[in-house]
Amino acid sequence: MEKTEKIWLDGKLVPWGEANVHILTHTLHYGLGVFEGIRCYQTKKKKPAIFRLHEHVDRLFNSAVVLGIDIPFSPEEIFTAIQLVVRKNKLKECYIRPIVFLGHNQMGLNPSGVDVRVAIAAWPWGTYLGDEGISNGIRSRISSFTRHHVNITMTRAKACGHYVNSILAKTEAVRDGYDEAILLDPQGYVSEGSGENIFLLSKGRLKTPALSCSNLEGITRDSVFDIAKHLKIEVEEGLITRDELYLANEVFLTGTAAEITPVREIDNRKIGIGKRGKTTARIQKMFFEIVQGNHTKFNKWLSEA
Ligand code: PPE
Repeated sequence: MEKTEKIWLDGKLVPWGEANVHILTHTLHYGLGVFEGIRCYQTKKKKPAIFRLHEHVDRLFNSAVVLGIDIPFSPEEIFTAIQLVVRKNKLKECYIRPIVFLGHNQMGLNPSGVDVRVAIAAWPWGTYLGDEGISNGIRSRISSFTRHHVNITMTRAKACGHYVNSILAKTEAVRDGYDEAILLDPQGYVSEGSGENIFLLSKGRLKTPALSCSNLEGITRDSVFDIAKHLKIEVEEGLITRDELYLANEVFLTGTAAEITPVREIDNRKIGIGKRGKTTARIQKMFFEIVQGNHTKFNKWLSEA
């Protein structure tokens, strides 16, 4: 990864190489922590614009509520700290990673009394599933791993520990020659990708798993709802079966890192025409116009650095 100069740690900017933690950091052992992934894009005015920063900061605090973590900063402080990290590192386009984690003043499963710490790093990060994936679509498999039950770790939270499940699914998919995994929920319905939400297009309508399907409430997912509304495409949230995906005309993944990535194959079955579909292309095009500030109606989603 490309290093940058400064990382914000507990209220101060420190050099990249000095943003370290003790080996007995609670979160490192037990996984109780929450984080965000945010992208910043360069607009046509050559200025960096952070995409949906308000929503990401809100989700970070909501994740902390779900896990019972009391963040020792206000949402406003985190918001301005994120802007500061982008500005101080002189980044035009980057990925921003705020993380709330528990410190090392106490071990054991009762986190009461353990210091709550916050770090914010940012670095340049290109396409998540490859440039080729963005244009022509990726190959995916249904994972042999099930997504967390909603009463196991509570999937509304973007929790560090959830990603053990994601990593197992991703590793399995890549080892088997696919680009990404699609996970089912404990009832057997489609949930999401290892780090993305999922949409299908059938009979001209978009459909995505309801939030009761163990998936994260993605901010890109929410952006697609508004984009689809603008393009007069209906979107339905509900239960999706695995074979419904196979029979869809188009499938795509959404996420901050993955942006809008078409899926051209699932479990060795061609989806639709076997490359990026027309509707996916329209949504993707509008998404990239919005993040680059080329859609005045959606400029409310952009925050300056
Ligand atoms: N589901 C999961 C499990 C998930 O991790 C993400 C984001 C999403 C859905 C989409 O959410 P949103 O980014 O708000 O649209 N995954 C982040 C982590 C990726 C990583 O590899 O790290 C991301 O895209 O930033």
